[in-house]
Amino acid sequence: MNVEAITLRHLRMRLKSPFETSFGRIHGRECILLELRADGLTGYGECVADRDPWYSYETVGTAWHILKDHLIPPLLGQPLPSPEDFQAGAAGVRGHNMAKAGLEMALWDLSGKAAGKPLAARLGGVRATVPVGVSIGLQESAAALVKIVASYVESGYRRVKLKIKPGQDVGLARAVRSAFPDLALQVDANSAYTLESAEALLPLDDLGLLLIEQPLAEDDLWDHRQLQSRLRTPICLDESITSPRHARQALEMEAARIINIKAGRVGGLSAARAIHDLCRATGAPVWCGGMLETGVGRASNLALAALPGFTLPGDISASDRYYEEDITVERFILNPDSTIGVPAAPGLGVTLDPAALARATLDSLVLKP
Ligand code: SMG
Ligand code: MG
Repeated sequence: MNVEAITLRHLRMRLKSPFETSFGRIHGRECILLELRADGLTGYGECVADRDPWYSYETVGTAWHILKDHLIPPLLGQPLPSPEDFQAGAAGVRGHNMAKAGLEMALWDLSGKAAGKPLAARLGGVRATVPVGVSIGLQESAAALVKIVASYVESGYRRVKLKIKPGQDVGLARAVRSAFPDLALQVDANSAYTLESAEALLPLDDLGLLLIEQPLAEDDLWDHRQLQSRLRTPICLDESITSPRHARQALEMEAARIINIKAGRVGGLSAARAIHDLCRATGAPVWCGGMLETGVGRASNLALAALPGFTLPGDISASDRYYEEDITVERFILNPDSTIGVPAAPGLGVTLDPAALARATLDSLVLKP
């Protein structure tokens, strides 16, 4: 089975409502969809790098370049590599984890379709549904935030994550906590604090939060350790963890007690599973993060979250939380118990809606041997 062609598509999807984090407000989401063709089958992958280098240094532009000029050429016309062999070959490319993960996802999808097996089963998933939550952006006031939280709780979400930044942190969390005393609640700062300014977060310890996500800089494990030693609430790392090695070191130095796993950030599902395995061996809980994925990436996240160590609800909300129109035919819906079903068809288990895909496509490029 040789790789016949790989198509890159630059997509833009308009969000139903803007999403604001400590690094800025976005109205839409851009990403790269990969289509890998071999032996009459097509495998899809989603590269989660966004238009701007805010969450990560990777962008659609950098990922396009790395895919087109470095990761894809060695594959064209060659036998379809396993995800592991692909990673071994790509190891010479430093960084660019989101580009690698997008291509690896397409390999998992295609090989799963060829084998007739769903992704979750191939990764070692053990559940048919996974617990999920919703991540809510910064709002103009605490009252507006409480109202939005109420609407998500009403629609069935039992775990809510609030975005915070300096000046909009403890007050917001306190307002939501007093309106919802029993809600599973957590916050995410996306690296907006320094060890000094994080002093302001200490009162969060009284609010019974599940975790505080990525308060400090992504390259600063040591200060996360200092901060964790002053907090009872577990720190969870997101941006800081880009490899299994970082995950191990962060846990060993007690820079965090929980890890948010995103396949895109760590270079693919193989590395995501390796982080899951090592956290499980040490008893550290993990959960699946989200990058406002299309239905393609959402299917991958659901399969990953089916692994046994994903004991906390993921940032994997129902399709209707994100886009007016998604590119997959399948829609992911929230069950009454705040779970979403894991796709059961071979590969990622999703099919693309050609008309919706055409409407979302800004640019495309077909690469052949
Ligand atoms: O996919 O529901 C989702 C979004 C979850 O908050 C979310 N992701 O730092 O964890 C995070 C952010 C990163 C994406 S911001 C564009
Ligand atoms: Mg985060």
